[in-house]
Amino acid sequence: MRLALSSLLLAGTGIGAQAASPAPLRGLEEVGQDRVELQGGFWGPRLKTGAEVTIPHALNRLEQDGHVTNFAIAAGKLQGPPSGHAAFDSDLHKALEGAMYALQHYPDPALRQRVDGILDQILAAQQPDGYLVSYYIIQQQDQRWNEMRTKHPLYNAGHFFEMAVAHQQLTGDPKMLNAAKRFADNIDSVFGIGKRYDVDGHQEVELALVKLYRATGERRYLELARFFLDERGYAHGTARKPFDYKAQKPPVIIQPAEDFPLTPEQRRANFQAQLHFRNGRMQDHKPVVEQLEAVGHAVRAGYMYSAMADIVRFMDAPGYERALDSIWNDVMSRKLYITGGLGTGQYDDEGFGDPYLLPNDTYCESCAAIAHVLWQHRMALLKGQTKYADVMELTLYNGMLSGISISGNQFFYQNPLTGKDRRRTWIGLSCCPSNLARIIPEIGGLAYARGRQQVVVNLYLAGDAAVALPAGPVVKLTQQTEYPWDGHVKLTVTPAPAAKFDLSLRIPGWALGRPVPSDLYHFADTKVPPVEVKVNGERASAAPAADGYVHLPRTWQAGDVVELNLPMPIQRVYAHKQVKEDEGKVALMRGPVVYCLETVDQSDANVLRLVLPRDAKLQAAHHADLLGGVTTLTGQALADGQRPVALTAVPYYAWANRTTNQVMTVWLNETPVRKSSSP
Ligand code: FUB
Ligand code: ZN
Repeated sequence: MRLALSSLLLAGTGIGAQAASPAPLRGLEEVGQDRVELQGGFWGPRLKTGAEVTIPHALNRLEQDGHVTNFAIAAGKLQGPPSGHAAFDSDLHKALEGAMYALQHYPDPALRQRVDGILDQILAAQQPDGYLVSYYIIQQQDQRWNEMRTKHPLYNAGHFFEMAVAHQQLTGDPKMLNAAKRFADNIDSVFGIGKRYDVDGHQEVELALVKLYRATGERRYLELARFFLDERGYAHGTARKPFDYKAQKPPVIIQPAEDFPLTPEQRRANFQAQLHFRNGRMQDHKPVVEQLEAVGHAVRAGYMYSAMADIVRFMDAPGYERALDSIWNDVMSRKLYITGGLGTGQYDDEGFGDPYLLPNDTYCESCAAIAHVLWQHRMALLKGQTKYADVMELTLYNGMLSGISISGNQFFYQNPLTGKDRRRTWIGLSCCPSNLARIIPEIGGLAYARGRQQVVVNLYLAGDAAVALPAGPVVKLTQQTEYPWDGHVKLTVTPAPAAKFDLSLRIPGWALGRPVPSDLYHFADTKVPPVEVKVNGERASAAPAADGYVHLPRTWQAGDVVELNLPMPIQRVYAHKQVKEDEGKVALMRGPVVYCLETVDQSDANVLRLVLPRDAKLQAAHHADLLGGVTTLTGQALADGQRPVALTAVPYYAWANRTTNQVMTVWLNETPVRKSSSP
């Protein structure tokens, strides 16, 4: 049973908690997922599946694999070695965080009881000094902080903090938050200026400490987040000393001989050799303010850039914004997949590759897409410009959503743009499934933002929101839309009482002829049909301001209606000429959705050799009974260079949901395939 908007408007925790939280020095404020009820449309059913299928499934698998038992052993209730790797706790914390969000919208006493039971097991393992990582409590208390580069102790802590904040927000009960504070205080007693100078190999604690600061008002946590960011690129020791990257003894890397690619064992050996090396893999090669390009592990990077954007919102942090802007431009112009995915397999480090090197049979981890969404969301809040929400949306509907099946219980770790694969019901290294379990119920929290007298609409999705303006009323917003299949959005605005504020509507880049905010990808047809905006039936200017929004400042009355029409022609997308991989190829988009060909839909099964002539006409049609309801694109392609064959494209996110081991490709040949290229 889902919550009605009335309870959302009346709920004690949300608006109160928002008001108590320290206001940012800069930028917009969030409208949390607890203020947004998604009903129907595209995301409503996905949230329901998340609550009813994904969360229980994730908890089952995490229990089976020993993530919960690890805490029981750490609490001395069971005997035995820990299961799994050192970061096992983090996966459980993420799924529990997702459970908190899901319970917000789908109260379920049985799930709540189950979650409470697990939380008690976790709390029972907390040490008298606040420390709480089961792996080290079980076996190596004296090693707690000795394997920072490889075992992610602070990454575990960060996910615990995020979960605890979500628990407090859901229940109003401070018990998890208090436990998080005790753990954070323990960390604060060890690390910091004049204490120990060190960083975790996997960022996460930084953004989580900002959340903890906001939930508690305790500024020490913000300072500690800043410390961990500032400390990157410095020599870890007893004082902050510049780190001489070049003086490092580089790891011994096995190079492939000509015509002899590395064996899996050699690749693994290289991976291990690099683990301890303080290179860009963990963004620890330079001070963050000197990091002007995106390098290294894409998940760690995304979490770090998110934390940096948070810091700029809440502190005076010279150099941070310049670094963020430069990294953002680097990613947008040279390192972004058309799906919003990040990270190639080039350096075997789950990280960014060289500029413009964007192989399609690539890595693109689901967690990297999620980290990317979190980063763009924070940039959108910081900068108040639509281009950040554009990329957030692109990633949500494509590179992120492809990670989870429509049924909600099968997952991808990698999200390549071509290949042949099957989804897994679970993944031993379960960072991705547990991360997907928490991001889906959080989607509503990405849709809106608020300024002093401004309500910002960043995502178009069906449902209700209650936006508490810092200087004024609570504004109820109701969106009716079939977006992303149809660009018509009806927005009913109900402030209580009537009030003057600016309603800012994001006009997506794709609706203005730009698939991404750079020249990395472009549409064949930049002449797009006009966007329309109406207020109470009267046409208003749809020309976006410099920040990309259409601003509608007025005194809003209860029941005012805004209509937005975003025409959705089928668009052909081309990559920058330096992306050699996509040369002679075309991708298809409609609205924010990127399409792919999957063998199962084609009359001629060899999707890698099909050619879509530049002038081939394509049609869009919606099928409510296919893949949970999708709009497909159909037309005629050429097989064998000349034989006309029917072609059907489905949304990329929906691939591998019907049969397994179907060949899929996002990029289609537009020019004839050379004889030598293999199928
Ligand atoms: O547990 C840490 C996670 O494991 C990383 O974010 C993923 O890339 C995987 O290495
Ligand atoms: Zn992952």
